[in-house]
Amino acid sequence: MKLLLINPNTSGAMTESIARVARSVALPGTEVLAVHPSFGPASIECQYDEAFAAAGVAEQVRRAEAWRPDAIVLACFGDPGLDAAREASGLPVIGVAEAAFHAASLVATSFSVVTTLTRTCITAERLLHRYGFERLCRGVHGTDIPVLDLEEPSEPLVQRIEQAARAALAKDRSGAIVLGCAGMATLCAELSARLQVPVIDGVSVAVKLAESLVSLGLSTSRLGDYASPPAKPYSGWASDLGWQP
Ligand code: 2AL
Repeated sequence: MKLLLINPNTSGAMTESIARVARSVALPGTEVLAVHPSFGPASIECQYDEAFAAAGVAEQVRRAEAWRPDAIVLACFGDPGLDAAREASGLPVIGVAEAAFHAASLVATSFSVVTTLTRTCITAERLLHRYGFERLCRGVHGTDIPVLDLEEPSEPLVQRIEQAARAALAKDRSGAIVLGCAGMATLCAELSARLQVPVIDGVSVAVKLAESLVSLGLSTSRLGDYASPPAKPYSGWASDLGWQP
């Protein structure tokens, strides 16, 4: 199958490292095309960033149509543009936050999220409510690590995440850690070894869920609000991105 992996931020280095993780868990027959928007923020750390990132996701969904993907993974923990990507593509589209919450709920009775800037905790909490996981997540914890510091993680940075995770497990009395940034995907194996609890990287889970849905023949419903967008002209820099059947 062909899997389109969209990193909604514009960091080429992060796109590459996320793609390496995705390819390391993908089945031998899964081809991963990793892309990022042609415009927008280098990292997504606030709602202003997210507004541009969602448009960038829509852009990349349209640009990749010719490649004919079977499924799409959105590799940013805010899941920006998730609904738009489902509408526009009709394919299985998996956001890494939604994927990680599902996986965590299967391996522990409750979990904690460890993320980047403290301000993004509120975004993660909103997503937990939106997806219905607020009862299972016992805490969202910021580390105040800027997303771009994860491009080349140093040992002190890994230790900061490890310490935040240990504190979260103790304070929340939870059984698993969800990594609250796609840029943390490369650290999952190391943190799993150090923490000795399930550590969930949403990128890996999203790849496996996308493969599962494709193999089961399950795709986005076209009934209701995931129906194709109505065709209409778009203007300005988005003039070639309006949905045409
Ligand atoms: C993210 C992420 O996954 N990628 C990005 O640029 N920002 N999420 C986060 N909580 O910082």
